[in-house]
Amino acid sequence: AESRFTLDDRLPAGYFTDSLHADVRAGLAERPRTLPPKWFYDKRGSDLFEEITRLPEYYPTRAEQEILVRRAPEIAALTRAATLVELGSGSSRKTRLLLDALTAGGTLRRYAPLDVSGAALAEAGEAICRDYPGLEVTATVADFEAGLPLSDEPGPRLLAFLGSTIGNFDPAQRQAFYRMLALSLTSDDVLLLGADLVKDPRVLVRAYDDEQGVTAEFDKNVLHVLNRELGADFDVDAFDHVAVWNAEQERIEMRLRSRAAQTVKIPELDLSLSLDAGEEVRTELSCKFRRESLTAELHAGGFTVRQWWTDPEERFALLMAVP
Ligand code: AVJ
Repeated sequence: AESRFTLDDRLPAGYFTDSLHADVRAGLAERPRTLPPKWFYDKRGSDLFEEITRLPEYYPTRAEQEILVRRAPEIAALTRAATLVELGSGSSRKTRLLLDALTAGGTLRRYAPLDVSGAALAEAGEAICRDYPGLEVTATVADFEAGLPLSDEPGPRLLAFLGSTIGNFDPAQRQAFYRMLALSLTSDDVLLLGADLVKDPRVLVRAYDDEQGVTAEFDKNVLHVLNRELGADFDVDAFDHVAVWNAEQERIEMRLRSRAAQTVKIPELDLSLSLDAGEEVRTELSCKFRRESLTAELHAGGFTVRQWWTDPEERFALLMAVP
C-alpha cells in the first residue's frame, strides 16, 4: 500500500541543546528559581505522566475523556472537519474518540499531530495509521510555542489542544499563544481546547501530590534530565516535592524544595548553583480556569467561544472557539 504516514522534522538543528541551555540558565537566574515544565518529558517523564493519568487523585484526564465520549459526535457534526490537527498529541485514547466521530461523520481525511518528541509521534502515528485505513497521517516534530507549521491541510481544520496543557502557560504566554493560533487559522477552522476548572483546593492539591508519590517522582525527573543532559550533579534525594495552591493566581505550583543548603554543579552551563536550606525551585504552573475569564481572555486573543461543555461534576471544560 502507498505510505499514508509521514514524519516531518521542523525543529532547527541543535534545538534541544540550545533551548534546554537557554531555559535552564534563565530560569535558575530568576527568583524564585524556575525550570520550565516542558523538560519533564523524556521517556521516563512521559511514562510517569501516563501513570499519573491513571491515579485515583488525578481526575483531569478522566473528566476530559467523559466529556469527549459524550460530545465527540456533536464536535464532528458542528465542525465537519477534514483535518484533525493535534498539539502535543498526548494519550491517543482521547484522539481516537475524535477520530472515530469524525470518521463516522464522513468528513475526515487527515490527522496531523504536532509534538516536540519524534519518538512519541512515530509510535502513536503508526498505530493510528494502522487502525484508520483511509486516513492520511502527517506528523510534524515542532515546538508549537514558536508558531504552527500548518500549510496544505484540507479544511475545515479542527485544532485540538487537550489535557489542560494550556494551564502550563502564565496569562501573558497564553495571550501570545492565542494570537499566534488565531493568525494561523482561517475562519473555517475551529479550536478545541481542554481546560481544568477552579475547584476545592484540597481536591487540587491531592491531584498534584498523590498518595503513591508518582507525581513527586515526575517532578524530580526534571533533575535527572538536567543531570544527564547538562552533566549536572543534582542529588535528587535532597529535594522534596511540594504542590501548593496559589489562591490569588488560581493555580497549582509544583516546586522542588532543597532539604539542606547545597551547591550543585552544572558543567555544560559553566554554572555553580547555591541553594539555601528550604529554598524552592518552581517546576510547573498548572493554572485553573473559570468560564467567564477564560472566555474573555480567548476573546482578547482573537477567538469567540461557541460551545462550552463540562463533565457532570463541572471539574473540567472542553470548549470550541472560532477565530
Ligand atoms: C500535562 C500540563 C496538563 O498540569 O495537570 C500532572 C501535568 N503535572 N501532574 C497538569 C502534570 C503534574 C499536567 N499537564
